[in-house]
Amino acid sequence: MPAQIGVTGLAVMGANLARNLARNGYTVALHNRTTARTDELLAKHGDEGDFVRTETLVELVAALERPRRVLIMVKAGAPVDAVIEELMPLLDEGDIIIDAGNSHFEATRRREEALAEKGLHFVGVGVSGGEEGALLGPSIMPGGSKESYEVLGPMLEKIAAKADDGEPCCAWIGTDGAGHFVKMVHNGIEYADMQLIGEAYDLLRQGAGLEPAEQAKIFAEWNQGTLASFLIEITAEVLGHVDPQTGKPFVDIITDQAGQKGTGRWTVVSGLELGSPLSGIAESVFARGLSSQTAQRAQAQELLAGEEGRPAVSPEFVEDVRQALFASKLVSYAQGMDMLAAASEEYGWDLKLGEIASLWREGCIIRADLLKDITAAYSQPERPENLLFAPAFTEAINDALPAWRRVVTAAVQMGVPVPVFSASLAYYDGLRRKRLPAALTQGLRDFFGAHTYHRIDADPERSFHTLWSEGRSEVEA
Ligand code: NBP
Repeated sequence: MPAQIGVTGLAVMGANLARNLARNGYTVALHNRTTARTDELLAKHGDEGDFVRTETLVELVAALERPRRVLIMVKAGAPVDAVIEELMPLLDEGDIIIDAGNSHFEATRRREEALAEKGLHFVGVGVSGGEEGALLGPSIMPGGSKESYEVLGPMLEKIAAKADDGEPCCAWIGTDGAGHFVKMVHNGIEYADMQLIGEAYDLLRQGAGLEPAEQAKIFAEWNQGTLASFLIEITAEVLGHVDPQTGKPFVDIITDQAGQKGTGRWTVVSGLELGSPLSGIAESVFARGLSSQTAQRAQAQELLAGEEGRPAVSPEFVEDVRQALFASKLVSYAQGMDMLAAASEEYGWDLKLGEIASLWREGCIIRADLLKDITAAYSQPERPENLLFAPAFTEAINDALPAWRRVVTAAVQMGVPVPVFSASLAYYDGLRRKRLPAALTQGLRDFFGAHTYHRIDADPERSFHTLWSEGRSEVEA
């Protein structure tokens, strides 16, 4: 029997996606550059479903029903181009190449355009949920043509995570690179979520003197309320873990440098290009960068003064931190969604923000109860201009504001860095401010570069310039 789909690239993600497909009743042709990986998968899990073993891409393609579906799950970057190059002459018009790795959306746009010229569909698919998600049901964000989704969508929806209401966490996102773009922003939000959790932990430890084991209980409690999410749940697990070798809290024996593979950085670069104020995600990427500047950090500890000592914090501090964490998290989602709206316009994707939030309800790393409310907020007939303007979130963030300010103030006094808590609060304050000092910035720009300005008392279409060195009279530009 011909296979319904072929998977090439059988490292952790590809192997688990192939198993997921097979467990869901599809016949899956398997290929990996190094055949030993294919054999390992078959030896360990060959009994989970119908697999077809192949050693070359020629064999893989020959094993498939038409239109052929070939899913590539190799390392992002040049390896994806290498595999496409090899596949292209083997395929026929109407066949579909799927790239389910973490490719940059611009690369996906480029590949889609090149393959479309040859009559082939190219579908860039964002997959989140890590190794376990790939096997048990990830959140899936497919881009590409609508036509290709009709052939591919049912399969992807079958293997995707299911939300509480039974809906699959998979839906067509939009043309060309839309799926990979949305996955990238998902990862950016994940960076901010994790940094916020780290800041909360640091504050509770430095400010309230709470040891990791005590904090594990607090995070487990928080996981019962509005913060309920996969990342809060696993924070309780990691903080509660004791290193078996030393008996110390596990978190204390890990070097304090956070790695990154690049999707957070990509999100920020895109945010800058789109002019989106993505300060929470940006600060979380910078925080990882700073953590890795070990030589400078060592010198700074010798040279730069700081507040040591712990100021008295109120008994309400833990609850304050919880509220500050929730408010800051709302801001990072608001900023991420705002960026998606900007990208939708820029790239002509017509992104459905409510549907995107609904795909993140289960299966992915940022899965959280909050996403149900975000889905609901964007499902109203009048889409809020900003997530914070949805009535439920306006109320929640207004309620959290006093605690949020107390926490950021205490952090500054203690010398505990809270880049995302404070950047989120600054965004909030900037957004609601009646007059911003941007007026002065624009005045300065006009002074040194004749960049012109608009007047508050004139038609916004009209621009003016002051002749700074010629008597300071004003002319219309
Ligand atoms: P890796 O990113 O570690 O890639 C290993 C795979 O790429 C192997 O199958 C390897 O073949 C193949 N490969 C390489 Br490297 N160069 C190749 C080339 N020139 N031609 C053909 N094959 C080549 O695997 P992964 O961690 O499973 O991730 C796969 C993709 O999924 C990546 O884009 C990743 O960013 C993305 N992703 C990962 C996660 C996660 O949690 N790990 C989550 C979501 C998405 P070989 O066996 O012959 O060396």
